[in-house]
Amino acid sequence: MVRFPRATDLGASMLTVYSADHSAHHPRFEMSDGTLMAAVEIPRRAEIVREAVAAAGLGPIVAPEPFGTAPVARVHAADYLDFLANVWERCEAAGRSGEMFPLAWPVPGLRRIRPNDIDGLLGYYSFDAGTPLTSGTWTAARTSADIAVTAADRLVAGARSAFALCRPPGHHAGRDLYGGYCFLNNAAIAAEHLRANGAERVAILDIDYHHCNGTQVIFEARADVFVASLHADPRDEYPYFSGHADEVGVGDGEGYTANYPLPLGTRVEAWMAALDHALSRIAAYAPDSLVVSLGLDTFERDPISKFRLKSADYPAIGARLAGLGRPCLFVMEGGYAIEELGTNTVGVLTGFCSAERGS
Ligand code: 6XA
Ligand code: ZN
Repeated sequence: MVRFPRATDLGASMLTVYSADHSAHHPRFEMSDGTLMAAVEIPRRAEIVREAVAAAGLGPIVAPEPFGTAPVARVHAADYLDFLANVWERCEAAGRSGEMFPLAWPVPGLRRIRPNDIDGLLGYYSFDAGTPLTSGTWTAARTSADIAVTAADRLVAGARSAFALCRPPGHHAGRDLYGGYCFLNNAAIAAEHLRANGAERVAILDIDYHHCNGTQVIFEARADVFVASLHADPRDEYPYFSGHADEVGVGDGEGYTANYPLPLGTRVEAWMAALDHALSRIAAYAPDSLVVSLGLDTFERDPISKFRLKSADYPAIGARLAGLGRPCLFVMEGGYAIEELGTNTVGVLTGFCSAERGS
């Protein structure tokens, strides 16, 4: 196992925001590989990261503050939030239990008229069948968003960095669509909170293995939030229908979206070259703050992904991010190699802290 120096030994500190509420979202199964498989986006993920943050002495771990509906409603449609808040009651009334999965979608050629039936609603508000919805999903997703806003608020108050230990993740969620294990787009909600509290320009850099289709679509027509993403080529990998290099933003947002699709099997050298290019674009944009959608499923032994980064690579990534010299909010996204997830996450964060201190 790779060991990194304790953050406190480096004289650096980063606040982590965490809540045990994430465990209310506890799927047992997911639809994958043509069958029902053991879910990979499970509560243990957040726990092992929290344990690693504490063991590394990264800094204080605090609970989220309740920010109410306003920050979430800046990103998500009111009818979608209403659906998420009430869907489980509807499922129970229909005699359902366990995990719920959508079965039909209003794809082009069909009509997007909101149905009454629960299976119709599940399809109306989703884009994949791989995202289990459970009795505690709303509680967990709502707290996850508060975690992101609480951490973003520390940047508003002048902190150089903060870590939002969000679960469930968020970067696939659109304004009114869930999918990819995501329900509320935590990074987008945090970026909008920064914008609403004085930041003129915010950059979101998504380093999860999967393309951030939700984050992209939320900001693609805007110039005030730059979205850059490094990810597996969508021709070969989920989410399949978003994340090509020619997606550069639309209308007023043209030039403010950057996509770096990379081949399956990508190793650290090629990945870092893409990161450096993305960071040069972000440096030219000169954002007031950087939001990093921090997925660790780029790891070589991630069970659902096919990049080849090693544990020893993650501190160098954190250092590169610090090199931008901007306040940085880390928002947890994917990563399913449970045993190494804590080490790899903390590797990025301590790498950031020690580089900040050295600069
Ligand atoms: C398909 C794969 C979902 C990807 C979830 C993820 N079931 N996104 O890690 O970043
Ligand atoms: Zn991912």
